[in-house]
Amino acid sequence: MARGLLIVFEGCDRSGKTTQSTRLVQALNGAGVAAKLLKFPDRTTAIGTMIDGYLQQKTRLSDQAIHLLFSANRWEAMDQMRADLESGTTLVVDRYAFSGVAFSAAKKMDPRWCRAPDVGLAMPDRVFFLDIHPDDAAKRAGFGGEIYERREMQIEVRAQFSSMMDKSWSVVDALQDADEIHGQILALANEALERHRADPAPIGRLWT
Ligand code: T5A
Ligand code: NA
Repeated sequence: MARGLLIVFEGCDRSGKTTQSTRLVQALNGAGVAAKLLKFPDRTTAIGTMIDGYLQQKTRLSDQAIHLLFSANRWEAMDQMRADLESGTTLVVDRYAFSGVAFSAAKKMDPRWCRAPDVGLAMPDRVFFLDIHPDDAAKRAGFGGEIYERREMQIEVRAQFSSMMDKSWSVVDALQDADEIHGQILALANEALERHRADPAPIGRLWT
C-alpha cells in the first residue's frame, strides 16, 4: 500500500485555512481515502498551552523562545505523523513550518536561523497557499484579537510566504467563495494522490 500524502495549507490569518482543510478531509474521507486533519499550533499540548498564552497576549516570551516553541510543537507530533503517513493515511495540515519561518522572519529575525529548528521535519508533498490581501482578510469575522493580527505584520508575512514557494505549492485565490476554492483544491489533491499511487516516493525531509 502506498503511504499517505502530507498536504499543507498555508496563508495569512483569516485566509480560510481551517475552513478549507476541514472540507478537504471530509471530501477525501467521503471518497474512501483515509485522511486526517491536523493543525499547528496544536494548542492542546503543554507546549501548545504556552503558545496560546503568547498569541492571546496573556504571557510574554522572547522572539527566539516563541519561535522554538512553535517548532517543538511540530516535533512533538512528528513520530505519530510519520506513523500515520507510513500506514497509508493522508495528513491534511492547517499551517506548518512555513508559517514558523514567515511570521518570525516578518519580525526581522534571520530566516536562516528561523529555518534551522524545523530542518528534517516530514516534507510536505503539496502546499496549498490561500492568497488574500490582508485588507480583505481583516473584513472577515474574528480578525484582530491575537498578537500577529496587524496589517503591517500580515503584509510582511505574505511577502515571506512568497519567497518560500516552489513547485510543490499552488496559490489559490482565497477571495473566491468557499465552494469554488474547495473544488479547485480537491481537484489538485486528487491529481497529487493519483500521481503518487502511480509513482510513490518516500517521505522527504524538509530543508535538507
Ligand atoms: N504562527 C503559527 C507562527 O507564528 N508560527 C508558527 O509556526 C505557526 C504554526 C495562530 C497564529 O500563530 C502564528 C500564525 C498565526 O498568527 P492559527 O491558530 O492557525 O495561528 O490562527 P489563524 O491563522 O488566525 O487562523 P484563523 O483561524 O484566523 O484563519 P483561517 O483558518 O485561515 O480562516 P478560517 O477558515 O477560520 O476563516 C476565517 C473567517 O473567514 C470566513 C470564515 O467563516 C471565518 O469567519 N471565511 C470566508 N469568508 C468569505 N469567503 C471565503 N472563501 C471564506 N473562507 C472562510
Ligand atoms: Na485557523
